[in-house]
Amino acid sequence: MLTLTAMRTQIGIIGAGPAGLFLSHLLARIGIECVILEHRSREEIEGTIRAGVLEDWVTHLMDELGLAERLKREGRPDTGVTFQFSNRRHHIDFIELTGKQITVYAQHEVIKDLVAARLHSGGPIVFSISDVALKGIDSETPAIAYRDSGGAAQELRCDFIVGCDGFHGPSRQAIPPDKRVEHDMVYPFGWLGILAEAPRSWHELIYSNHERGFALLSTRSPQVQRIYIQCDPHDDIAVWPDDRIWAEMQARFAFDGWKLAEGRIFQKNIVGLRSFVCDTMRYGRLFLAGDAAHIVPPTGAKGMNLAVADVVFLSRALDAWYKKGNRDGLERYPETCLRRVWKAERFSWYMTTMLHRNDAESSFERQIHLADLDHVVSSRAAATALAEVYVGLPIDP
Ligand code: RFL
Ligand code: PHB
Repeated sequence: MLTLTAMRTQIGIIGAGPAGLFLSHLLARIGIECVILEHRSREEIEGTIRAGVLEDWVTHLMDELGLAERLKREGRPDTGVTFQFSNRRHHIDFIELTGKQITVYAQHEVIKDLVAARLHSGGPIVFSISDVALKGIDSETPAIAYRDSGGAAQELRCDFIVGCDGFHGPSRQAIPPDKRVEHDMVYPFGWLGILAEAPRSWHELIYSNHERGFALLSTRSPQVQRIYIQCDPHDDIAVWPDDRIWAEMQARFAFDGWKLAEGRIFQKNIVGLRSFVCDTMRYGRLFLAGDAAHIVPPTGAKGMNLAVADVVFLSRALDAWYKKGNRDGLERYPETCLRRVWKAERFSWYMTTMLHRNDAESSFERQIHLADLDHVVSSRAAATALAEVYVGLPIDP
């Protein structure tokens, strides 16, 4: 006989990535209950290497939520970035142009901090679940059916479901296809990313546009560097032995009198690049947030920051609903998020096309990208336009 255990909460969250975890903390602050259901283990989510750049307002938000203790100690505030092209390097000074900065702090460190704080305060996160099914999302009594880590059937009944389950999760698919429009673009290149035990080579991020392809120098700590190079998205990682990776990185960052410090590579992987937006982000009592609803190529460092912005908007709307019975914010949620999302999509697409080598483009288009870069580094107005999106657009209306 099938045994089913049912649990009840106000908000059922699918996914313990940045979107789901930030939402749980934002809701706790305003006295709304939630449960997070996550299909991977705690060790897996805390060990997945992804983003590195936090926008200015996200670090302030972590501080306000009491989550910034380690971030303040270990995160690296950066006051600008360097663009390299045509054998030149140019510093874009965010502080001078916008009064704001960014913080380099790895996404999995954010995840560790948010999981620890949530569990410490007794907030439920159910790990290692499977077979998630969304039920009754167009009714007043939605529920999430799933199997727990022991394989037992469970049901979480709630007032609202929030799909924070990333690009491949089931939430977006629960919206009937005729109720959503998907805008998709896949780039003909990917990123090979490494973590290496090496000292810092440069005082800030370098975005390099090179004949041989794009390269990005970032950091994780004084001893660990994070470096990416453009590659064929279909490459098997086996065709990239360490000496080939270093040779390619040295070539793409080559600069008179300077050399990239090398060291032991202890992690490497390849990801494809895509832009994607799902319009709408709400259906009945289901809301989508973060990568479940939209993807940007990582060149603009926007994905995680956008996920946090979505759940800030959603927590405000839920606050108005629970405290005042006002449903305007919930109804306007897709429109509010998508206005910001499209600006980040535009920026990420612009940074990607300007900085990558695309063999399908003509020499004319390639020269246009170099002219674009030259404009950014020689016009204060153009540099400010780039900087204000890079450090993060305002989150307040
Ligand atoms: P996530 O992080 O994918 O989390 C989704 C969670 O949902 C779980 N899940 C399920 N749980 C239950 N049942 C199911 N059926 C489930 N299916 C999935 C998953 O296990 C997972 O834990 O989505 P979220 O929260 O929306 O966060 C999005 C960000 O992770 C993403 O946008 C960023 O990593 C993008 N990104 C960057 N963003 C930045 O803001 N700054 C950066 O510097 C930056 N650099 C990057 C990046 C992404 C990269 N990759 C790997 C594409 C650099 C790279 C290389
Ligand atoms: C990173 O440090 O992982 C990083 C930095 C900047 C980006 C993407 C990723 O645009």
